[in-house]
Amino acid sequence: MSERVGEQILPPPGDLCKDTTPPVLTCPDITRTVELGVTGTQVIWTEPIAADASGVAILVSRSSDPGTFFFVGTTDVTYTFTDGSGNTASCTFRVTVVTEDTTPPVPTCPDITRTVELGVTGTQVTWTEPTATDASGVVNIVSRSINPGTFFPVGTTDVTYTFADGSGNTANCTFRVTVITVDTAPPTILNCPQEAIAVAVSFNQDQAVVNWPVVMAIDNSNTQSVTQRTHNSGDVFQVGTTTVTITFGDSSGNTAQCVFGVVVYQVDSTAPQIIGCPADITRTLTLEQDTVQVFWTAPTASDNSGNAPTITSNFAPGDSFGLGEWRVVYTVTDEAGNSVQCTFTITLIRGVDV
Ligand SMILES: [Ca+2]
Ligand SMILES: [Ca+2]
Ligand SMILES: [Ca+2]
Ligand SMILES: [Ca+2]
Repeated sequence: MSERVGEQILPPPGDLCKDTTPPVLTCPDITRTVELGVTGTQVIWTEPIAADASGVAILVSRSSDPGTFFFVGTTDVTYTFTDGSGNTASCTFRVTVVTEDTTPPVPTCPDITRTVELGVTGTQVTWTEPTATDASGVVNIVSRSINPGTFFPVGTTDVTYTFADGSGNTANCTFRVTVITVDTAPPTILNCPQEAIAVAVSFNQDQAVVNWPVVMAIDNSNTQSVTQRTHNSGDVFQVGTTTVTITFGDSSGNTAQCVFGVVVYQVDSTAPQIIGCPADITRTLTLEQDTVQVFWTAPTASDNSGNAPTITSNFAPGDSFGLGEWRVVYTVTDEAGNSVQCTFTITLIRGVDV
């Protein structure tokens, strides 16, 4: 037998060498792996080879071409060959696309910040456990370096979680737990005057220098200072009531105020004035008289306060006096208790009947 390209030579009828045996094919199965979540892949393969005793094996058809996209799962591919005598043979192999999860979970671990008052050493911190996503939909927390609810000192502490998917792929994530201090406590004032500071001046003064002890404060930050004061000790204050405000602040802007009053008040230290203090009086008793009424003009008085002072006396005009010397005392007292006296003498002598 001989064959020429492009020309088919049919054997003569009854040829004893007639080829009745189909080609022999080898079709190995193919398996490809794709990452979990991928729907399939292009699969390329070396085409099956057919052998035939005639030396002629021609590919007739294939159900899928190499390089075709295969979905995850199993797809049959069938090849058909023929020899030169019209004998055909088919073979089917399986293209299996399987998924494999080689991708670790993707965690999300947000940092946490907590604040505590200045001076506190730390705090218990709880949190919602971080999560992770994975194409498999299965993620477990394998370990955590620190449990929620643990006491964290002021500062920054790292917390590490380890996640695993169902295929044993793991991923770590670390977040920072930061505990910071804030000063929200205002300074404490130690010796703010509890009552108004009262200073007396005389009626002819309308102001006074007023002093008070240094007002001090403490603060948890140790940074307190006077940030504002309306007056200083040693200032001159006018008569009346003045409010003094001393403001202390710390470095965080917290403030505390010491507020007290300064009262400068006038007191009357000037005695009243007596007007018209009578001169000494001398009267004569007749031989028949034991006493005689004596009259004088009572003195009047005024006071710098503008209010009428109180006038008292041991004798009054019109009183009867006997022989001898009588000392009349007028005492004038103002509302502040300042007093002055006016005295004069009434002398009664015995007359001689002429
Ligand atoms: Ca054959
Ligand atoms: Ca995974
Ligand atoms: Ca403070
Ligand atoms: Ca007076």
